[in-house]
Amino acid sequence: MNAFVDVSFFPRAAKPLTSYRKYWAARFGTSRFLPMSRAEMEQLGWDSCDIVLVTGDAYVDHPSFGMAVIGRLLEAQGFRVGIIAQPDWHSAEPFKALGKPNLFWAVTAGNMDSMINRYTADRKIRSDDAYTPGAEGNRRPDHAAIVYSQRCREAFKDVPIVLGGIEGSLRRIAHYDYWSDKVRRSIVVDAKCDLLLYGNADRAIVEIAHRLAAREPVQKITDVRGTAFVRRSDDESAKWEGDGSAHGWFEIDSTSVDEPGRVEAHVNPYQTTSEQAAGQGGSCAQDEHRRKAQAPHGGVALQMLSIQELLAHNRRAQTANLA
Ligand code: B12
Repeated sequence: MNAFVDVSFFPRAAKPLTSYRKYWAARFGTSRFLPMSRAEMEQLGWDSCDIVLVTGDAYVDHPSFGMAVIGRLLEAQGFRVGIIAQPDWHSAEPFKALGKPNLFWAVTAGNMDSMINRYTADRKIRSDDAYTPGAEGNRRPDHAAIVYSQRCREAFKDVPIVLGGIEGSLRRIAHYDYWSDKVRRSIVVDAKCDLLLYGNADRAIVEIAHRLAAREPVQKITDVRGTAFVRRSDDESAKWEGDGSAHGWFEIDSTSVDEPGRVEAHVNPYQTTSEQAAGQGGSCAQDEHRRKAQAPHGGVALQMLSIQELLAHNRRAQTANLA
């Protein structure tokens, strides 16, 4: 059985992004735009890309475009990054446009989930796409992250696939899919990516790029915060040499975790401790004592009160003024 592992529980100190030794290709300098064709690569003097980004949006070199942020960040670490934007997904050919990536594929559906991008809440196809030149529709597939990952695998079988962006992030565990009205399994299983980086993946992707560049096998990279990957429970590499038990990971039985239980009443955020105690039929002795000891004269006492008590005091004062 496949076990889904979330390593985000592991405590790890964040390594400063500027502390890595730059990859040797830093000598090529900063490109005006990340190349999108062989001709553009040649202009930069590159024979290959270290990382090829595949995205469902047009390439806009602006910080509100996740793929541009990630691409420029990796470039600043010294890697040669190319972009394949909105490829024709019907065959693997367009995915070979920049050649075989030396280190890995970096795949994203784009700035939005491809299903949100393509359909309205009424499940009708959208007439336009804000992230495509001329706002033209139909330039990306449904479930783009899965389709692109499959095509990357077909194009160059042995290159690791690192998936990221909002579609991958929000679909990293079993989730309800509005369009098919079904609970879908993790996208990691369907995309068959080697690693999924969720959320703002900046730190994770920099660490992973340097580790892959140092020839660490992607299967061994199982300790980076904010990543998800699939391991088989009978995977030998996941076991201790000594007793054969699971090596540093465990399976969470979600049948009880997800069981619907008693719904707790919503807590009034403005409730004071005294009001809370009164609601339970008691009084807050500590509060009363503190108030008497520290503030025999009303007004001065406010400095010692908690913010909830201060708000409650103001409410009472306003009510008194209105009356
Ligand atoms: C700003 C914004 C807008 C602006 C966009 C302005 C602009 N021109 O860019 C406006 C107000 C126009 C807008 C509109 C809409 N938005 Co909006 N928007 C946002 C917001 C707040 C920030 C997006 C952003 O710029 N992020 C900065 C970039 C750099 O971050 P990022 O894309 O997430 O990228 C990071 C990671 O994802 C990751 N990453 C990205 N790519 C890759 C690739 C790889 C390989 C890896 C490893 C990692 C990786 O690393 C990146 C850097 O940290 C997000 C919420 C949020 N806080 O993220 C919602 C959000 C993206 N919007 C959303 C929605 C639904 C919409 C609308 C459809 C709303 C509507 N009903 O009309 C429209 C669609 C617009 C359109 N026509 O396409 C949803 C998308 C939900 C989803 N599952 O896809 C979000 C997530 C809000 C939400 N929680 O519901 N939006």
